[in-house]
Amino acid sequence: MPVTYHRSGATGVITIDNPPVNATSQAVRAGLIEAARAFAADESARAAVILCAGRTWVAGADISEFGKPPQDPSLPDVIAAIEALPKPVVAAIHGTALGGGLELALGCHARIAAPGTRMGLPEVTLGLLPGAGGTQRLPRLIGLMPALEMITSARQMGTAEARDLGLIDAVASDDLTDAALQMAERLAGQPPRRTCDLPAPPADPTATETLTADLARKLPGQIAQRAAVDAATEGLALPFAQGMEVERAAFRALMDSPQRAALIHAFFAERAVAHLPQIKGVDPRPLDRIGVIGGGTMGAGIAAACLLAGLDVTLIERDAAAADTARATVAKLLEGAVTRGKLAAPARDAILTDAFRTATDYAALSDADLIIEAVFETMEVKHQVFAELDRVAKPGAVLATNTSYLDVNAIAAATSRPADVIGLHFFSPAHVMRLLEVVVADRTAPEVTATGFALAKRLKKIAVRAGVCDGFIGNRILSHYRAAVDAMVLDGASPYQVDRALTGFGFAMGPYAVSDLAGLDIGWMTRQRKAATRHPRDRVPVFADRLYELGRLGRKSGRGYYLYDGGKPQPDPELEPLLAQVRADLGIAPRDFTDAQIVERTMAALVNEAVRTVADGTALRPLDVDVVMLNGYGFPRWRGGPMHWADAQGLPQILAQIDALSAEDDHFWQAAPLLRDLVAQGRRLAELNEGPKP
Ligand code: 3H9
Repeated sequence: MPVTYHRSGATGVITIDNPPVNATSQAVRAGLIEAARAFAADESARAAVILCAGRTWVAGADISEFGKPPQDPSLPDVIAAIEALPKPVVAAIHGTALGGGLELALGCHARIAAPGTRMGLPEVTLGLLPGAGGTQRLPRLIGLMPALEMITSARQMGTAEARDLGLIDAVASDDLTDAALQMAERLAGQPPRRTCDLPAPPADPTATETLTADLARKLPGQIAQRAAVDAATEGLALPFAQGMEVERAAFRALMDSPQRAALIHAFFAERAVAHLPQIKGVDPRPLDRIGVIGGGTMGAGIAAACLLAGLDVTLIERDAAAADTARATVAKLLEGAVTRGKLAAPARDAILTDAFRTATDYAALSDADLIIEAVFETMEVKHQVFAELDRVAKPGAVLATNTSYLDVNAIAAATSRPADVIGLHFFSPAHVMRLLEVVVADRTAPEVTATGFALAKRLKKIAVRAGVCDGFIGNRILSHYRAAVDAMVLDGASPYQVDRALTGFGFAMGPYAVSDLAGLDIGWMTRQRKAATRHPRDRVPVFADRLYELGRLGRKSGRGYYLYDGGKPQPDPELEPLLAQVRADLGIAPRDFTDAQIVERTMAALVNEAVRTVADGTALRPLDVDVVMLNGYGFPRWRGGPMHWADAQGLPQILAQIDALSAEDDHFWQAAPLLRDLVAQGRRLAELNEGPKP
């Protein structure tokens, strides 16, 4: 029974117990209706408390039910039944009160929260709006604009702010259940204070228009935020019951939208990546003392990420001066966390004195549980580092490389303990980016893989398992679709048009703006590295080499594809003549591309290579690719990731595009055999997320 009713003195106690997060599944909704009836019929009970077992109050509606036929009773009906009770009901909140969970609390007649409780309406992150009264009750309780801000930002609020805004009535100073029972006793005999009876706040057209304009600018293409504002404002102009109907209709419309399907796919995919059969039931190794080798951008970022997660870090640099620089870089990153309110200044000081050390001798790593190297990207240097680690690391220490493309099997071969070696590919800035590719080499032990995933969890990052290959999942796919994009520029497209077309599709940044950010030297070095193995028919972006040779390295030199003079990046009038010269040198007659063609070719190349990574096991499932592209490469979340997008688009259409393009270049445009097989079998990529591969 996920919901029970019992009495404590003169107070009825309704307990929800539906692990892991007390989501309002059909059984919980039906149980709540039953419990509300039992309380109403219990003449000895003068008030009631609703509380939750386990680690949290209700974290929302049961997302796994979305997209399936709805089952009665609906959550709005359950909340209405509780709100209509003739005796007061107190919500005793702890953990996270999110979405339908917060809406349930809003339907209670009073709210008390344990310290540390977080409250929010995250529905827009799932492509929905609060559909159980959130758009109608929250503004009545805390005011129109605070409510709209909370709904459209999906921001979670702490108890102090919630108390100030009137979202909760009290914060429990001691035991939450005792405090809630006392509150119920105080309210017993009083008429219930129903949120639905509070007057609707007056409309504020100016503030609402400013908010919707901001949303359109910041979240182009996304529909849920705007729909939430509209539903709230339209509904509040009507009596409560009609306002609820407006909300319901808008909720149902969003439930049917592709954006909802995409965002919920992203939600579950981000959780499914950690479910690996290889490490099921395998205990990770200890993970308290971390060693980092190299204090450059990546090493310092990794050290900061570990320190912010409460781990002890020793960072090795080659000499005292480099160690001092690394220490200053890490201190600066922690200072940034203080500025952003993520870390208190005294905690920062304690970290720098007690938890963080720099050293120049590898011997300082002798008691480290896990050591991550972030040194120069050549096999020779990696071999030296791993041979040294093999000498100093304690038995059982995990030895990790942060390489972004090198062969982890070859790196492991430099040690006498290849089972302990793994790739941990962080993304820059490492203390901010949530993605971590856990690169599992041929001989990596399962508990070492489990430790990589445990580290990600500790750092609040999303770990995705990747196999060994040049670029692993993300950089391998990137380099392929990047080749398609560069080919279009060689053939006549402007880099600015490409960036515009792809940001129009929803990418966070266009590929040429990304090049400028990363530095054009990075791409140049990659091309140098791959030159020896390049196929004669591979097309080389000669224009990128020319820019590099001119010292135009991107943002860091003030000039790359764009001009940077402090303000917004500006197109450079000298770029087009340079491109024209390159095309003339190569004998290419430039032609025009439409934005739609740019998107079509980029996505066809991206999907094709992504399917190959799944086919050869570099990515375990299509969903692993989606999580990588969403969290490391700025792919629009509301499109669910490239594999989800491809299914929604239709695999036959993508295959037809690739086949048509092969008439132009049958070297680059070769459909992945798995893509062809899936189309022939009438199957979707999503089917490969579960069960055996075809
Ligand atoms: C809504 O409420 C609509 C209403 O307005 C209207 C309705 C009419 N449902 O994240 P974790 C699973 S929309 C089903 O790893 P954490 C999750 O898949 C909803 N399952 O834990 C995972 O399963 P598994 C609004 C859910 O401690 C397990 O629980 N609410 C749900 O890092 C643990 O999850 C939200 O959007 C759910 N609602 O974080 C809140 N939530 O172990 C969504 C979780 O098999 N949830 N699961 O992989 C969260 O943000 C986080 O889960 C939470 C805990 C912060 C609660």
